Amino acid sequence: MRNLLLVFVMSIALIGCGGSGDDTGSSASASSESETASTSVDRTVTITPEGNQMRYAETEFSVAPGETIRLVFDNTATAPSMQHNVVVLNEPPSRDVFQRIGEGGMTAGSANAYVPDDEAILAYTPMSQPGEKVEVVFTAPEETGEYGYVCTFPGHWATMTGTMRVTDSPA
Ligand SMILES: [Cu+2]
Repeated sequence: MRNLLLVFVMSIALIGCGGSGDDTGSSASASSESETASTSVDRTVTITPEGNQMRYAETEFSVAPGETIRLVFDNTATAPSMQHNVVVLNEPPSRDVFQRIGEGGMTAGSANAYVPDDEAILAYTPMSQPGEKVEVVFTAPEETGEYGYVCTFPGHWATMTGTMRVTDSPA
């Protein structure tokens, strides 16, 4: 009985090998493309600005530890000056860290999309123009708790902030 089972398992392994070995060329590149597009994302979160204010309409969202998150920022603002991004931090929200990242972003300048090189940054979207939709895919922290996010377009950090909650039972 044990021998039979072993033979069975081995033949499955052989079939598996044969299948993937057959046409490595074109199908491999096609499948890797679709994997990055959809398969790997656990949760999509969409954030918009509050009209033409320097504020997010969604000032909090929750995710589960270690999930792969697609964070979409839909810049529904209409005023030309309302460029925004979303910079997610691996630190709790606080005025100190928002200020450091916000002022660092201004120093980094438009050549760096106003995003500073700072270890507190977990992920960030590109800078968006009004009417533009941008996104970033990242892995949520394993540790439950509160994490800040902030817009680093010059002058926005003081009011344009929010909290990402990492929790075992996300809403
Ligand atoms: Cu902004």
